[in-house]
Amino acid sequence: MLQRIFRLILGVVAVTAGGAAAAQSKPQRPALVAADLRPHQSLDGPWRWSIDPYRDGFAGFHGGEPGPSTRRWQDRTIADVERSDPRALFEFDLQRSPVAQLPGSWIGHAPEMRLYQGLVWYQRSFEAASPKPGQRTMLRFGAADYSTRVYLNGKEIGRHSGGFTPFAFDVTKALKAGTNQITVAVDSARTDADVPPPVTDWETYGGITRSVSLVTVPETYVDDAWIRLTNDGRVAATIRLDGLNQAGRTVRVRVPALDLQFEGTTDARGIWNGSAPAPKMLKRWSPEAPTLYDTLVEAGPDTLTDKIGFRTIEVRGDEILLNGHSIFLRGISMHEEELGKNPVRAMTHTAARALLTEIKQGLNGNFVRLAHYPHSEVVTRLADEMGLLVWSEIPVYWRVAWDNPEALAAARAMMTENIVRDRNRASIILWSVANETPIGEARNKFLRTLIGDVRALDDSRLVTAALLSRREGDVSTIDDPLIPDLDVLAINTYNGWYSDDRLAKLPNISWRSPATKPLIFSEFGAAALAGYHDVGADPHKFSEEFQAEYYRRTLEMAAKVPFLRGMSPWIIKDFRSPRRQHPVYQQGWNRKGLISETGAHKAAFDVLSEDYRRRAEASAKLTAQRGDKAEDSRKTPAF
Ligand code: GCB
Repeated sequence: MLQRIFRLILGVVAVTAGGAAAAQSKPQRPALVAADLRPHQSLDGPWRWSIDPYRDGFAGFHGGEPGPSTRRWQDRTIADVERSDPRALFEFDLQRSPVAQLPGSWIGHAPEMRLYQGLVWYQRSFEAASPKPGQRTMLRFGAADYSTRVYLNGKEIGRHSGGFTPFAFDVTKALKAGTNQITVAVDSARTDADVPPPVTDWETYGGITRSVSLVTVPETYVDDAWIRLTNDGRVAATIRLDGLNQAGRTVRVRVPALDLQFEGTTDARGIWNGSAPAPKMLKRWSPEAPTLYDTLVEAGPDTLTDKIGFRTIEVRGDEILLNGHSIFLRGISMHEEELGKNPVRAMTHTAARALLTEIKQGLNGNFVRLAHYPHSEVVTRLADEMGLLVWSEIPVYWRVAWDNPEALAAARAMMTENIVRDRNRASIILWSVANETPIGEARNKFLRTLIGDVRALDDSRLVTAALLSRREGDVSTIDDPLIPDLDVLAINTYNGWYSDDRLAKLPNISWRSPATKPLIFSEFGAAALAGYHDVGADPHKFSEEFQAEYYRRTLEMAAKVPFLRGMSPWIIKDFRSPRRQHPVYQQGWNRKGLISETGAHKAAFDVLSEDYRRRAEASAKLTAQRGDKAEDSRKTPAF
């Protein structure tokens, strides 16, 4: 298994060559797991930026190498060259271009950037100390959307494709003591070979959308560490070192608060796999008690620290068991888009907390579906801390080029990067491989490959996909050929919104599933413009009353599905979507939020909140009864 896991990491991760379409498989190194908690030098803040709609920076006008007048990454002070050489010609000068604060999509840089799609160049300088012997410096991007080339001091140091996962380059040799210049080309254009393909139902948010940092590590360091509680009650660790001394090195895992310590020796590939019985005093992570433990991985001069929660997640029949007990997922879906009139996908800690608090406290939720792509690590860490279970997914969305090996490589790369980044997050219980994809042989094969990858990379979580169902009259049937491959079935259903069903009839719809497996309604929803009311007997679509009634009736229907184990209706907040252009109700926003883009609660918010309050109370009662029983059994003398 282990060998497979690391072969997978070696085999499919795309740090790609070329533009948006390229998806060449190369090793993802470094992985730099938990980089956000390592000491680092932040490169966030002011960067210069300049558009390049015809990509002149990449090619001359006949398609060859770009000349000096358009090559954006040259390490020269353009103004100085112009001063000293009257015949010098430049058609750009990043050093005198406007300034933007990163991270954050370019759509907020200037009003005319609002709808820009294509290539944008970024540049800044920074000071670096001279590299110390025995140390390496990595340049890490939390994410850049969609394809990126990075240049340091006039030289290209690497490329990445895929807009939502981290990537890093070893820049030890390319760094200078003193002032360094970094230039980054980010292209938001996507082709059919990309994931997601060009058509989606959300804003693209091109640009450098997550933090950029320089991380210094010992020459041989802990590049990947995966630590979890196994179903048979052990704390297991899978560690990979990277560096000249990666083989035969002692690696120790310590959880000081639990007095837990175990160690072993890496093999030739730098890999060690070990485990120890979970201490009795371990408090399992749950939404009600999201206990996290400082966990240290020590290997020679390197210590990697992470905050890790320990819990189990399994399926038994049609139930989902968290720490051995059946749960109902009281959730909602969420895009990575902060509250406000003009979001730029700058998901700060404060922005993430505001949204997750609406879910946890406002809705009485215990679950969030992070749609439709890997969200910022800020969000998944906060979910760990606040106690929200998470569904994590990659944008294998709608019309993927199922027969195109490049699309498959892109999806596999993104899935791998997502899992490697986040498999220490206790909050994440579900990896989803696809959303609303049309059934067909090529698609089934594509998705089965992804499911195989997920299981090889992480056998401790559940695999799902948001599927579509078939409706005949009042009967909806789940009959996707992927059912046997999934642990948890998930259905997106929009009866009453995309159909003209009368809302009063929605509770009559019943659900059939051929498998004894848990079901989640991964989406249902109706749009409403906050503040638009229709108090008539038959309220119009887009009114708050329609949306509230839609929720009431859909929840009534949901309450009758015996194997339903959770839901994540669509969606917590109105979000930008270029597909939504009704001038009165939408104005470029998908209005299915339970709150508006600025945070106003719509009437349906309280409907869902009340349903979840009742469910939460019922489940708390069960837990209390369980507690009483455990208490009783402790009191009973054991004969
Ligand atoms: C869906 C999609 C989601 C859309 C939503 C809608 O089924 O998964 O991305 O935004 O419907 O509003 O239509």
